[in-house]
Amino acid sequence: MIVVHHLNNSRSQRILWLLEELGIEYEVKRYERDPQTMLAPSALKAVHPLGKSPVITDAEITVAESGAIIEYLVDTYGQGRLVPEAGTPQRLRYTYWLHFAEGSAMLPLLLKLIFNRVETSSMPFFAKPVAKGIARKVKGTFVEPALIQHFDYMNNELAATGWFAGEEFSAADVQMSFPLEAAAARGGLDSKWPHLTDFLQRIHARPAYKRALERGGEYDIIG
Ligand SMILES: N[C@@H](CCC(=O)N[C@@H](CS)C(=O)NCC(=O)O)C(=O)O
Repeated sequence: MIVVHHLNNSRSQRILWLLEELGIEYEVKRYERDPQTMLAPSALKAVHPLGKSPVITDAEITVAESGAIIEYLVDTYGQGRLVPEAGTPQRLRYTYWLHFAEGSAMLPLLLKLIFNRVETSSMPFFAKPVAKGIARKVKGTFVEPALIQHFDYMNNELAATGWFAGEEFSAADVQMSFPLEAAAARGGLDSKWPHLTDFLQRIHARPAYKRALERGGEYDIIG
């Protein structure tokens, strides 16, 4: 039995969704973030040394890192579903977007989250204007332009078919769901990028997506 070590409001929600799309049985083991620090509980370190989610166990196998988990599940249990045929242009796009989600799309979103926290976190009064000034400068000169550049790019890429890897819905769309949900919740993504907001509406309407939400519980990132 596959066990998904699932942290509330986290990337592991997309793993539950993939398993629902594939119709594979699985168990959810829940972990709760510390409400102050938002970090995962140390119990997750017993599953994988980094103590991050998602991580899955499948008998004696442990797999961490969303993209690797998605590849493992699709390769092991997919029977050719949700992945374009090897050697096709669609397969190359699939691989690209599977990596792009964590390798490129998440970076400016994470920086925005961090610098927003710098602006609002408590510190000695004399340090506050300096910290706020630095945070605003980094966001204005690097983070916000990078977000817009990435949104424009992803929006254009979706224009042709509405899915990241070609005509068909694939596991690359599952992987890309998290950065786009995070972007809509706190990155400024809105209807100026209609193919992206439409993508979110279409995935949220999928029955498997809704079933995964029922299994996973609280998922605030949906925004
Ligand atoms: N690139 C990794 C990122 C994993 C990650 O940072 N997960 C977050 C949840 S969205 C986490 O576990 N945060 C809690 C912590 O770092 O303690 C992946 O895609 O699996």
